Amino acid sequence: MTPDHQELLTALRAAVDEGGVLTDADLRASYQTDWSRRWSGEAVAVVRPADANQVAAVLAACRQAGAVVIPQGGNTGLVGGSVPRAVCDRPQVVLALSRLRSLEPVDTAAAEVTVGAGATLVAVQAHARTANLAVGVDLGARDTATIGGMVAANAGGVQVLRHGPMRAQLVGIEAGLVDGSVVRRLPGLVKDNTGYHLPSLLAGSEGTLAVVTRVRLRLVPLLPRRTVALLAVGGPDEAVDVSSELRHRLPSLLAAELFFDDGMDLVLRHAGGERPFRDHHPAYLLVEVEGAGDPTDELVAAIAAAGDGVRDTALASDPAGRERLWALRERHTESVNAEGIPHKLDVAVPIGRLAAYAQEVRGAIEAAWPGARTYLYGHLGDGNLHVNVLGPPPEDEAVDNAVLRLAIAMGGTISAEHGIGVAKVGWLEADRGTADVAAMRAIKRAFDPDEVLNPGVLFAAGLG
Ligand code: 2HG
Ligand code: ZN
Repeated sequence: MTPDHQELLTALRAAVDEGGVLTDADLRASYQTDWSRRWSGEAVAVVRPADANQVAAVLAACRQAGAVVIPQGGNTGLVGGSVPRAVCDRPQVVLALSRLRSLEPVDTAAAEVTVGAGATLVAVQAHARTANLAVGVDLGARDTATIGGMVAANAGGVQVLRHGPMRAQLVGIEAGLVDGSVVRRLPGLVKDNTGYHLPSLLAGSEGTLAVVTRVRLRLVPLLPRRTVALLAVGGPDEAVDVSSELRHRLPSLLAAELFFDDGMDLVLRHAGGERPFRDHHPAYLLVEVEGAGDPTDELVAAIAAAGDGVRDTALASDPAGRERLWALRERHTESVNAEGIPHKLDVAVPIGRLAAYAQEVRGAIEAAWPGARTYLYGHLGDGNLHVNVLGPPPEDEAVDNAVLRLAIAMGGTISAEHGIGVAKVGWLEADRGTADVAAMRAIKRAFDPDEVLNPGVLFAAGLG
């Protein structure tokens, strides 16, 4: 450890309370590698502040010492943005938000709640439920993902078609800035037309502008009855057609998810469970509806009206049955991870081109890396497909480039929900164009002129 680092560590210890600075290699380890194991780097320390003022003090100390800060929530990100960079010429400090877990009383009159950035999604969901309300966003990593990380990544998940992504849930924010100040606006005013909307700006900023410490969320009604249907279909074309039909007919539609037969096999092999249908089918569409009363009849009627695209149906209204069907979709991620270190891409294309994309992308991957294994699944209702590829080594980008190139060529985006991180920096301009990226860089320069916060995420380091 160089004397510079000693100075930095002394400053960090002064910024947070006793025990808030971890330097031991064993204690740092889990903060330094991402969930997919594709991204990792070494931090001088992991700092665990207890409130917004300590967060701001850590930022100021790092800026002063020439160190960089990697903000980290539940470390469930999939684009390398929440762990240290593999190569960095400045000392790196992980700023873990896990101690900021406050759950303030639910404001039932406004249907809103203020929570700490380190609160897990599952904790906030349970908290909202005590007031008969729900969080508008839900996703598979709910047990570990934190609200602050979800805001920084503008997380999407399985209910976007109904309630929008994380950005749409935000009615206030508190965040630490690199100059040591704290911005705070948490009264939860839905109508608040007083200039730049910082919650919207920070949502999706991937820890490059400020560190989110508290969040005011709008909540949605908790409808007590839910039914899930798994529909076997002939392929992505049929899945898109059926899903559009159901969307038009079912105002209660909460989710419309897609996966394929190879993915179902993989999940059953790794996570266990039973195949819900006697026969194999090319693709599966999982839909969920909710209501104040039992929504099963309207779902069944809508499926019948969707025509003969549906080859078989499995229905569940009880919690255990619903969970069994959802597991077939949600456990794709861990099942792929169990087979190797995947290349994970989360593209979106206009819904009318999703089926063509799903078909063409397999060929593009095979051409880029013959013999690669491709698993496709995703949020059909949003045109968002998760492309997971096993085979190429983590550092080889041939398949990543093929997948992203095709998404742009089809009028889509290189990231529907996971963000740019370090994984897709080289592709940002091709997606957003030079004027957009120049405007984004100007915002970065204004908030963080010394590039203290997450350098190398969104843009290559060096503000130029
Ligand atoms: C999901 O929708 C997550 O399950 C993870 O966004 C996607 O495993 C993935 O690539
Ligand atoms: Zn997803």
